[in-house]
Amino acid sequence: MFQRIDKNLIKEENAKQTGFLNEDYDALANKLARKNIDIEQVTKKAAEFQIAVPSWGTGTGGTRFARFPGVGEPRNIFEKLEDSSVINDLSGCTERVSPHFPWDKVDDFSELKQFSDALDLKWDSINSNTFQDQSGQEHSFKYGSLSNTNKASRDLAIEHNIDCIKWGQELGSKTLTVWVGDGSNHPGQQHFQHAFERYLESMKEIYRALPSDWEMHIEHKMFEPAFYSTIIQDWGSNILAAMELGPQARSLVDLGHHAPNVNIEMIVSRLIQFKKLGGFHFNDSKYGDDDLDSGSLHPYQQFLIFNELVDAEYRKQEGFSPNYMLDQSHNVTDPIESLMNSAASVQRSYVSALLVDRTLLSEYQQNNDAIMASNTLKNAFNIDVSPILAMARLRSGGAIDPIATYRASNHRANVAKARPSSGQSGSGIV
Ligand SMILES: [Mn+2]
Repeated sequence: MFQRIDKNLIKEENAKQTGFLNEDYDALANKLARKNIDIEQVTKKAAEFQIAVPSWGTGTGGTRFARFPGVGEPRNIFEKLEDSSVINDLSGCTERVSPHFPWDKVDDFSELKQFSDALDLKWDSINSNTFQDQSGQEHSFKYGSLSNTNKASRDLAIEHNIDCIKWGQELGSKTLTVWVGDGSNHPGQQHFQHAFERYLESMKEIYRALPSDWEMHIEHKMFEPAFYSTIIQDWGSNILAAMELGPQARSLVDLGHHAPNVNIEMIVSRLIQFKKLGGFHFNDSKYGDDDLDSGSLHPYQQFLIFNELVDAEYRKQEGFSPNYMLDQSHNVTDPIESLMNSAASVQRSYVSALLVDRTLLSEYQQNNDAIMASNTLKNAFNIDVSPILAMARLRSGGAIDPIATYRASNHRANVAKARPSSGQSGSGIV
């Protein structure tokens, strides 16, 4: 039987560290006060920060080669929600879960909604899956879904996306995220323009089924599973599609879905400017779509992305309300630990970006003082905001040290008996 993390355990674990945290927090408060920053304002914003957890991220991922299942892995959406509640109860910033259909499909969505309500969880963007065939599927997605040359396959993919909207409405979601595996593996295999036309035609049908208060987020990815061309390969194709579809369609940026060394923060700025930034899938990468833990390799890049986001917030940019979500594959860690670490890493980038002196930065930019403009960003990045993050967690009922408290809870061992390995998992790389 699943037990939520015991609030008394969190209190006991926190009590061991509250004294040190207060000392560090006061020291940081003094340091920030010298820069005319009120730490309480920053901590308040840190506590308001939310990032969604993907349902599929709670299971061990795997690679193209193999998957090594973990002990006590969640086997269905209910168990994924149980693990998501552990993450949220300890980290205090992940109250939303993003499901993937049909992986997370249930017969009774009202039962699923009741289950998530009881765990104090809400639903984030609905992800549709047309990159694989379901058993008994009449028309295959082998050669694409929304852009397939076969109309029957396209219609099936459209229907699935419209179903996803309906299921999402039952859960209280307001966003549909569409990523397709469509593309080609051989030069000449596909007529680029005709394939994109078919995709847009299909997307228009889905767009027409979108409730007026919903958004549709389009996710681009330059390769995999198609290795020569993909239908929405980059932010260019993405924003073109979003503009063609209408104001409720926006672009979603998955950090691992670009060519190496691409300036992602600049793409983010462009999307903000044209009111087309829908949201993010946060992760880190060294080579490609590695789906490594957020901030594990390029924390400065993540900070620079948040510098753009906080700048838009600061300027009160019209139509700016992106969804933040993690999208990672955990192969060698306990997914709960990785997701807590990653949520805190993204939250850290947000808080660090709040510390940028924007008046000063603007002056340096105006005067072309490159070194001081750069140092203004670096100065904010170099401040260790850990006490702010820990204080935000403490005040929201979470753990000062989420991983230590998680290990003390023995959650994984507790659920292992109830969750014998099925050898399967609704997790993977998206
Ligand atoms: Mn993604």
